[in-house]
Amino acid sequence: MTNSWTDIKNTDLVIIMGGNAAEAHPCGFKWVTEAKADRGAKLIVVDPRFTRSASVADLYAPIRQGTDIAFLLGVINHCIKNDKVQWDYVKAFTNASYIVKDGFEYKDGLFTGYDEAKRDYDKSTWDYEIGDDGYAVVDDTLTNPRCVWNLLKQHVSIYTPEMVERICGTPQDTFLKVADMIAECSSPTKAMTSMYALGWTQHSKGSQNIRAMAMLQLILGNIGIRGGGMNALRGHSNIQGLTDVGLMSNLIPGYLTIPNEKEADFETYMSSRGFKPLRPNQMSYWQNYRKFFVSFQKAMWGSAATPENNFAYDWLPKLDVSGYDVLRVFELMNQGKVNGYICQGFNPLLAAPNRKKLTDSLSKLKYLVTMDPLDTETARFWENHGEFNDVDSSTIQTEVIQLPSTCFAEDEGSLTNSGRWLQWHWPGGAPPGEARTDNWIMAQIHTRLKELYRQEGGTFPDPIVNLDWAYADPGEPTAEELAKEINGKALAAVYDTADPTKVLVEAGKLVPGFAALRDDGSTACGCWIYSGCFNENGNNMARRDTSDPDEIGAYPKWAFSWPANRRILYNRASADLNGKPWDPSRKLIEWDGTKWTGYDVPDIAPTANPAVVGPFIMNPEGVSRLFTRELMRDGPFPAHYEPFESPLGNLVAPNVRGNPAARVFAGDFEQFAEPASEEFPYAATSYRLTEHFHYWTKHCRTNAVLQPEFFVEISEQLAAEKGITGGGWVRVWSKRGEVRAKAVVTKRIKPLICDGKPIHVVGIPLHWGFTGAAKKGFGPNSLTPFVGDANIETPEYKAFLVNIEPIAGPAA
Ligand SMILES: Nc1nc2c(c(=O)[nH]1)N[C@H]1C(S)=C(S)[C@@H](COP(=O)(O)OP(=O)(O)OC[C@H]3O[C@@H](n4cnc5c(=O)[nH]c(N)nc54)[C@H](O)[C@@H]3O)O[C@H]1N2
Ligand SMILES: Nc1nc2c(c(=O)[nH]1)N[C@H]1C(S)=C(S)[C@@H](COP(=O)(O)OP(=O)(O)OC[C@H]3O[C@@H](n4cnc5c(=O)[nH]c(N)nc54)[C@H](O)[C@@H]3O)O[C@H]1N2
Ligand SMILES: [Mo]
Repeated sequence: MTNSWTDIKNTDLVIIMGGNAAEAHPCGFKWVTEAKADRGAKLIVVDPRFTRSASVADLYAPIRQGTDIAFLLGVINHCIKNDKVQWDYVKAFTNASYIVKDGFEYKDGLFTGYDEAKRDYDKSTWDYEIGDDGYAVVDDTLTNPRCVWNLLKQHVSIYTPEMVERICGTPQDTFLKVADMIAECSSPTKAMTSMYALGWTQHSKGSQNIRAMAMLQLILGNIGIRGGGMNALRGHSNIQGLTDVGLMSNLIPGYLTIPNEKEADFETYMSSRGFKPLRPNQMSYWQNYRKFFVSFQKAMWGSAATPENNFAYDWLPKLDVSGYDVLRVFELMNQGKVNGYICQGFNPLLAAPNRKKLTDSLSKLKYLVTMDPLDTETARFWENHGEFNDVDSSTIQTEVIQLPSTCFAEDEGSLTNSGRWLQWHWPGGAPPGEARTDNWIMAQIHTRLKELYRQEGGTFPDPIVNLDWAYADPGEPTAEELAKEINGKALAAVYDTADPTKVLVEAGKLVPGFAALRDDGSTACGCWIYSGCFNENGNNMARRDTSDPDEIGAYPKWAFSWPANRRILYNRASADLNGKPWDPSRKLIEWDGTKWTGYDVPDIAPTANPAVVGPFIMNPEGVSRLFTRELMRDGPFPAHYEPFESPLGNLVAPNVRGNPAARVFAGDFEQFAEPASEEFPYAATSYRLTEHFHYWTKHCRTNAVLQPEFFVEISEQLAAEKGITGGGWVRVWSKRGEVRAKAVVTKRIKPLICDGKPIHVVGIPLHWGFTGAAKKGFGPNSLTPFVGDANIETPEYKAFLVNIEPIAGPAA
């Protein structure tokens, strides 16, 4: 979230599109209820199904899954056509005026530089014109046909209300009502908030779904302000923390990146980081990259990381591919290239797409280790459970080791919520039986491996034997010790950069925040964006002060919000070029002539002159991007692409199938149904229910009673066509597998008319398997395709094709 849960109460318009917050985030949804009750805010829900969120909305718009980009670019087109743009914001705070290099073009569904064989782009034209002075060339009058604004205007012009209806199945009048309500928020005194989750991410163009809305929010002037923002509603209680601390194969903590093979030496790696400003006098915050990176290396390897060995740069892995996402790992496992797999708090047999491929992959392992408080399907993948897990155990040689762990409720530590708040929690009970904390298990594996490497050597033992492990009990580091390490400390005295005689932090003390980090080895910090969470003031994550002195929903003394306890990111953009709030009733910070003051921690240097320094300091141009330069793999603008399995061809680019830049492994394409397939005519999607949490709660009798049995949801029309009765049994199959389920026939799903043709939606919830207290069931992933988002590889769980027929039920 750019903003926070509690800030939602400040909005005028909530749009829930690509999520179902009332169902999946019922506690956070309370802030939507407050905005509606206290401010008269309106709620729009755009979803293929009439959801629990939709049931309390002011306006519900149906949409075919996988077509949100057409819808959102249609809204942008509508705003531009009707002059519903917050012009001062767009001109000053976005790259609308930047000139794009000659040669860049979008044509027939593709951007310049496409290489079909590689399914990838040469992105050299996806950039600004750079002047002789090294700065980007701009045209403040927005008249140059090559400026971002004019390219954008042209790019969205095809997404007319008629086209939106043909692609999305959203009736034009409903679409126009949504577009008009959104357009009203282009006023500086009105704010819209976007709440989204998997309905946007789980697509082969998931990142671009989110970009499309971010662009719309920028055009409306809604980023950096109270009641606005792009608000990703995260999943597991600490999934925000997971990405923050770098538990992705291509990241190190704080969104620093793992080097790739071409960056074999430290200076080559650094040369493509720490970006030089692209406009005069701009602050470019990543210029501090080296400080954060060196401090991280010191946290990892302590005194073994020295200036002489480039702070142990050689001990970091170098990526040979873009990343080892979950699809790639199982693909490699299926190719027999993975021997062992450690599965900590993860149930991929049910969670990953194309279950048949998952079973095949796990069967090729020598060993599988699970760390889980529960008995998972993954740990039992080799066991025959009749139709629910129809495997021949005698052919599977994988050795499975189950390590019982505690669950979060028995553990101490911090969880980072969607609003970037690090909240400390304490154990609610003692773990049962032989269960041990994850920290204990991992420390035990580490110390024993280290000992083996010490004794036996082996290939490249350096990163392991030198890993700093200075915990009171090396066999079980405490949550507090880890939190302090993440916060960072001074290894030697840290001096003030302005006055080098002044000691800022004494040797041995915890640093107050990331501004004290240095690139000379005098500081260590596990995750720079978390710095300040546990400093000499104590554990700031454990704070539970509910005061809100400015009554803006910031609660500045409740827990710790990264970065630097800032509650709203980009809050500098809440004020104009003179530093005055666009809307005085929404003040966050304000320029008093010499410095920024106000209610939130300024997201800019406190003395940065508003007329000179742009607010988006993480970009070297200081403004936000309507055009992303080379960063996105599939284009600097979003464009409509159909899902890989789709009931319709691509109406704006008939020759393009799926997202042209999405990676597809050999053999998987053959397992996709053709567009507009007669064999698989129905558009399926998958989702969750309030009564269950994934695959855990089926182990709990209360939840199992509330939602006892796997089902699929279909419309009354499809039921009538197929002779399916509510409560009757159906078989649902895709090109990859089949499931059996009870049918729920509902008015909540209606056929969509896309390009004149009725499209039936089949809804498949995901909470059942073959362990636990609920009835055995399948879930959707026997059916889902093995392909992910072009940028971050989130699997395309939300849009695929199936067929359905009534069947006789199992014998009672
Ligand atoms: N009770 C409960 N709460 C949970 C969870 C749980 O298992 N149980 N899981 C947690 C986790 S890990 C996560 S990630 C979050 C997920 O939170 P959500 O993303 O809100 O949950 P989902 O139910 O997967 O999907 C949301 C909605 O997206 C819609 N949808 C599907 N495709 C499209 C599309 O192309 N466009 C649009 N506009 N909508 C689409 C679906 O119909 C569905 O209503 O929930 C978290 N909260
Ligand atoms: N078709 C389809 N597939 C999907 C989705 C979808 O919408 N549609 N959603 C996807 C999403 S967003 C997600 S997040 C995944 C979820 O997939 P998983 O994360 O695999 O599912 P969970 O059941 O949440 O598994 C987490 C495991 O962690 C264990 N656990 C709980 N606490 C602890 C702890 O403290 N330590 C350890 N070691 N283990 C613990 C639980 O017992 C559980 O077995 O599913 C994905 N799969
Ligand atoms: Mo999730």
